[in-house]
Amino acid sequence: MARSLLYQTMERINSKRYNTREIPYSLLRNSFITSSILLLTLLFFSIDSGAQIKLAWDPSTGPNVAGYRVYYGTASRTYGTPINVGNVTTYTLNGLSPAVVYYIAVTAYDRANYESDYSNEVSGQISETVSRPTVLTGPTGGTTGHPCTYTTGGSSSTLGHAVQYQFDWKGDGSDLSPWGSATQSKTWTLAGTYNVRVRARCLTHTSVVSAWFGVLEVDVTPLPTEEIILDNAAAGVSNGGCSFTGTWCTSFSAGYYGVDSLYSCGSETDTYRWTPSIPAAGSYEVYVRWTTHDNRSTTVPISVTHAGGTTTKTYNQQTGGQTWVLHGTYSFNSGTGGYVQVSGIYGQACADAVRFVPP
Ligand SMILES: [Ca+2]
Repeated sequence: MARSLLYQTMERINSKRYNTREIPYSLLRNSFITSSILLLTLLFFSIDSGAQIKLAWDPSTGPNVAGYRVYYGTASRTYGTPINVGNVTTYTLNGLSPAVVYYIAVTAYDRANYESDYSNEVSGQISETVSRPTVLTGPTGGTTGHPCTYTTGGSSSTLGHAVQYQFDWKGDGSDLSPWGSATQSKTWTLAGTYNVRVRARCLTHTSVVSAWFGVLEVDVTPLPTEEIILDNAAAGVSNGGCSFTGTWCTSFSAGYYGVDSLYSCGSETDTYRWTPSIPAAGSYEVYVRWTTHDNRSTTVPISVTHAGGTTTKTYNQQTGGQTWVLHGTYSFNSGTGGYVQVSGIYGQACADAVRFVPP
């Protein structure tokens, strides 16, 4: 039987005028199919959570089996270079991409390197999913031109891959953030109501995207355009956003804002503070002013406490007053968390007025 098949095979080869050294690999494989090796069967086929396909097959009952080759590809019966897996009957294919259908078959080969035909073909695909985020936090109110920061998280890949996030700043897919960190900022330029939502995707297989999570409704209001001026209150009085420690007396120096200015007339613990009510978070220019006098300190500390901390500058109040002097531009939260404070710690100081100018 075997001799007969071999004879027929040689006939076929000769009829096609192949030199045996030039016989295509595929023809050799098909020619000796039944001479020594039986057809294989894949026993089972499973896909686990590690982007792997596990294979097992019945051992060939043919004589002189030396090993097996695993073939796979992304089209039926169209395989890439085989994997010589040796004389085993199980193998795990690694490094596969999810959502791609793989077609797989196995051959056996004998000691003379004659190879059987393909086994039956199996196919399947790795399924990966990314769970949708479970967190979306951040401000529900903001002002135009002022960045708001949002944080998400909680997504994971069923294959254990890293994930990245994307925010939808408008809620309709028309204003998407880059894919990236779970914490991202947005600066809206137009006032309105925005429905923020978020999703995640696999960092390795970026086509695997979660469902949207959200929405978080954010009301964005126009930044106020009115400046805020806080004058000093009358000596000894705390009102209108003014408060003080120590003792402050009415100054008779010219060039004041409003009706007068004050100077520190107690100990070096004298401080005078203006606390504005900021209507909307944003960046404000802060101006200070004072009246001058020969008795004033040349290093009067004036501190601005803003959203980013406290910034202190010193001024020579023997000169240069009687006008608005820009202290700096600072970011403020809405409300009364920020303030300007002048101190008499280095000698006599003047408290006249402060001014907050929105951009
Ligand atoms: Ca004043």
